[in-house]
Amino acid sequence: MDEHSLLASFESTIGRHERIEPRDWMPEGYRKTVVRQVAQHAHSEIIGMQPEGQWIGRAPSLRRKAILLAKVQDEAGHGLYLYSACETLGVSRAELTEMLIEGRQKYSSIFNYPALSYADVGTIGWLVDGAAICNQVPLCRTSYGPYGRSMIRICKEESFHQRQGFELLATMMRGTDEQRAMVQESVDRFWWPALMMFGPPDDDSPNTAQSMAWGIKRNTNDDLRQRMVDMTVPQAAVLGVTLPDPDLKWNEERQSYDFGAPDWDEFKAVISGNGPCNTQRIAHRRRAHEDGAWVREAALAFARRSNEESHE
Ligand code: FAQ
Repeated sequence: MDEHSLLASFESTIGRHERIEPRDWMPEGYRKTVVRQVAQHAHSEIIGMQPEGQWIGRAPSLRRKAILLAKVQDEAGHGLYLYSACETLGVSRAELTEMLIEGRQKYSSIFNYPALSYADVGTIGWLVDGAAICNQVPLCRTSYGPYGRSMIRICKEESFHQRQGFELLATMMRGTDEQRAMVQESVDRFWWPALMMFGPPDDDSPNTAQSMAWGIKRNTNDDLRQRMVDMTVPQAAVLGVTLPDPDLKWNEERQSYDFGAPDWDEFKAVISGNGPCNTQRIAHRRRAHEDGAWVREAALAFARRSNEESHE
């Protein structure tokens, strides 16, 4: 088939809301956009292990430690499914890791904020995994097959993560005044960065229109941010915490909450490398990668030897 017919067939697959699979022809721009988004998503899962991971050794009970360990391990798993989805488009995990540690690919802004108190473990589960679910449930229907299929499993685990965060915060809210103050202080710090996870406002989002036309994204950034606010306000009321937004109020006409604007200058600073923890997150990832070099070398040597033995 010539390029014109290949493009027509690709567009008709997208038009029927069917999947594009690795063996299918696709425009180079589509391939690059999927690689960019999926790699950024994979890096977010891997870097996202750091803020909560710091609390594993300081969890207040064996039960809390086991839960946190399992959650952080799930995030590693999500990163690996997503790197595998990316590899189907011809980029290796090694190349993607290099791009991350050299700052050539992004990861979610949220993981450049520190986890300062144990309540942050609960808030990350409730608000960060909550935002991840709002964003990722529609991505189960994304047009690229391997990405959509990995999203289905990831979303099941994220919804468990969100509930564990809510349960942790609810337990603290039933505790002492000091614990309630810790939860409120944590929610105050995480609310706006959680809303920034959805990306810039639609009129300042260069990729949304094309990504939606290709079915890579199913909703705009502002649409998903609104869903997050509408989902979270009633949950905050159940917990008994206040969301730090004086403009937050129910709009009867829209049947949705009105809310204030995040600080977009702060968002731009964070995604261009100047957030509170950017340097430390990448330095930690780079160190872990270098420290793991001997494992990769040993695995390769073992694979080579097994291969030679099977040919003897
Ligand atoms: N952070 O034109 P748009 C998780 C960049 S997983 C950093 O709107 P797009 C699980 C964007 O890349 C969280 N950069 O871009 C977990 C672009 O720059 P570029 C990760 C951001 O792609 C929980 C530029 O700004 N989830 O949390 C951000 O159409 C707890 C212009 O933006 C995903 O990755 C941001 N927040 O829409 C793990 C979901 N927003 O690349 C551990 C999949 C925008 O041109 C613990 N991704 N940028 O240089 C998406 O849905 C989309 O990529 C968006 C951005 C919505 C994030």
